[in-house]
Amino acid sequence: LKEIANHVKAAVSEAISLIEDDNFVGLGSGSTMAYAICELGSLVKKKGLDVKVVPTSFQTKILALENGLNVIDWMQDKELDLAIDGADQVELNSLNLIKGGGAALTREKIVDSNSKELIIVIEENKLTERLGHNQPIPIEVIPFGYKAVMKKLKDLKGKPKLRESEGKVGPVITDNGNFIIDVVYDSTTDLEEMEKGLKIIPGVIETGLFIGITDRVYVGRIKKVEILKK
Ligand code: A5P
Repeated sequence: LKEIANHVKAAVSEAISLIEDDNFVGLGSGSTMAYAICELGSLVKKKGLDVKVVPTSFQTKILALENGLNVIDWMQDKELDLAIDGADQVELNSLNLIKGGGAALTREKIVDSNSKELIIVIEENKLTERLGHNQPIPIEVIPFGYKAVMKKLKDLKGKPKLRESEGKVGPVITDNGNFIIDVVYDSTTDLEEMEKGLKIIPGVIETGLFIGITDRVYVGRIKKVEILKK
């Protein structure tokens, strides 16, 4: 996992301080969240908080347990008070996101969109005027149908590429046992419209486009933490 910069750590600490006693909290995945989970572990211990967490990946679950957090089985009727997550790209005006650099997008999207509030923490270089500019969109697909999905993605004028694993031979396998296809679109593409088209392709589980669900973004800038609101 990549080391995160001190100004991002400051943004993480501010976001984590929103968590209160009795909260049910969704935890995203990735390197920003890895740091956040360690911080949350310390905070919960220091303040004696009763906080229950729902992890979005094996990475997050293992780290949460290692840091003494109370990991719950979410197959119960309980709304999350807050979800905290990282992102690969954030669009300035809309706060729409691209996520899935760590291949955890499906569980992240379920958790993030079923929380009363979604807080995103990023470094400032992840902000963009236009979502999708220089950033592929990860899509989780059923392995059986991935070639068929690739073809449909090309029909929709995308440039798809199967994500290769670095720690094993062959493709990345997600925590759900699926493949990831990263798709590049040209900058004139309307991604909100594209999301609808992508979701109806047979074999597509989920996309890394998170439209209209972010409430606040904590941006780690070199000299300060800036909070962007919907
Ligand atoms: C995981 O699948 C992703 O959605 C991450 O939230 C995103 O890639 C940000 O990761 P980093 O915090 O490692 O930059």
